[in-house]
Amino acid sequence: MKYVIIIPTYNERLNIEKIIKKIFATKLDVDILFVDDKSPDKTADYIKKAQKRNNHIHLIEGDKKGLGDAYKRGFLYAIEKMHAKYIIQMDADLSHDPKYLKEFINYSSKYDVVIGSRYTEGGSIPKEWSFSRRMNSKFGNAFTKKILKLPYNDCTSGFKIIKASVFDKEIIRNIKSNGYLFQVEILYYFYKKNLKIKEIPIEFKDRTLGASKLSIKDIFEYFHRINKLKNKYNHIYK
Ligand SMILES: Nc1nc2c(ncn2[C@@H]2O[C@H](COP(=O)(O)OP(=O)(O)OP(=O)(O)O)[C@@H](O)[C@H]2O)c(=O)[nH]1
Ligand SMILES: [Mg+2]
Repeated sequence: MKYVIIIPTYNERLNIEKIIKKIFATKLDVDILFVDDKSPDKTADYIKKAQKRNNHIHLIEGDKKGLGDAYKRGFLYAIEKMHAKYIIQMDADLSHDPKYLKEFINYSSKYDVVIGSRYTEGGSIPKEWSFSRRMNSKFGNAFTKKILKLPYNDCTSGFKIIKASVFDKEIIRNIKSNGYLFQVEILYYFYKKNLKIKEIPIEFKDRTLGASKLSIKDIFEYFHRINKLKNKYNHIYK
């Protein structure tokens, strides 16, 4: 399978039908791999129902250990079992509009990683976001950029396409970050590997259905581990 879209889900039953419909409305030849962690709202049942109609929909299930852990399992499954050539990371809540997939795919022939960026000119965050949510996201990005000396505007974006061959499976298994630091950690790893990375502007929409899983724990993890990242990858690469 060439393009595998990994969508982690936890209590997203209200969004499943909609996201599937929007992705396949693009007419792109893609597969979706949902990674559901035994959502109490039975998200998996909705995915299984959709699987009966469409064999480009896949599902793996596990125990809830956070977003990072779900992505790690998804990456390994997409690479080892689905033989993905490109992996796309996307949220289930429609914040990441599938209309950008075509552009991602087009750019992926020239770049190893393409980031859907809210903070590149032309990109945006939702007008509905509260002051604290804006600050959390903007400050988090500016701080990440400075601490890790990253030349990107959106370091916490969870909307990307990645060439599967750039992944080292051992590195994936060793990722410890779980919240939005997970996005920072993989981006830092790509940067250290000297990969060709492109940011394209996206309009990030606010979730309209279901509840946010963003937690205070993720913010603690971020401040606790960001410096550890620096040492971890500085030691491995150059
Ligand atoms: N499998 C799995 N998926 C998760 C877990 N935590 C979050 N997700 C999914 O990861 C995606 C991103 O989580 P969100 O809650 O939307 O986080 P966010 O986009 O930072 O927050 P909002 O903007 O408020 O939606 C969604 O599709 C979630 O369902 C988890 O522990 N396991
Ligand atoms: Mg979201």
